[in-house]
Amino acid sequence: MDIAIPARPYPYPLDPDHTALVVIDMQRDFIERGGFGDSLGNDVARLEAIIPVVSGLIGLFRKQGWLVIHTREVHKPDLSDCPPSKIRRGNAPLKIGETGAMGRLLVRGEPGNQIVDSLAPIAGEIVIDKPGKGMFWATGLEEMLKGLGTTHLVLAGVTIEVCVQTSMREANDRGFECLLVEDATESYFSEFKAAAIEMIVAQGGIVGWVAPLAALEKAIG
Ligand code: TIU
Repeated sequence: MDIAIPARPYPYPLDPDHTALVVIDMQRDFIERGGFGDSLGNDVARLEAIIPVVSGLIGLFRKQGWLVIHTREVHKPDLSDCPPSKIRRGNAPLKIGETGAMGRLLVRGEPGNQIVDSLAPIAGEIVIDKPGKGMFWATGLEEMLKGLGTTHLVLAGVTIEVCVQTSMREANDRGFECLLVEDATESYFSEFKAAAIEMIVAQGGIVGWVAPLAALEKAIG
């Protein structure tokens, strides 16, 4: 039986047998000083602040025995999966593949590419390495989720204006019922977070639903 989660624009019908949590790109590259996000000139402390809420959300799913999926934005060491346009983009002092304080930016296996310690995946959880901003491009995730019978996705992670929003829109187009946990996601720009949330819930939930962690905790227990 579905669990009704109080949400915007109306209650989200969470199907406990077919729901997965997707935690997007909570990796050091975006959250700690010296990484890719910092190199782009962003205030990474804004993102670090959501770690306790994301941890609480992961804990809720683990307690229920529900699937937890983590993603990372990652490129191969030879950057063969990174379009030259992506490397060229911007005026950052360090570009993708160049070496910063946490190793090569956005490169597999480097210290900066690890999920922050307090949110580290545990045995049985899935880690998806994605070369794009969206979680479906070149990952096999759609086939994996369909094979598991997953129909509902609860989303968290960073950043809401880039990888989270791209992934949620792509999931919505693929027929997944998506709920974004609003205090378990963050932007480098406060106005972008507010706008992204309004874009998702507008027009009757054109992209999906939004709710705070407390709403899930109260409804699920
Ligand atoms: N720059 C920025 O806001 N985000 C990214 O580049 N990737 C993700 O959002 N993960």
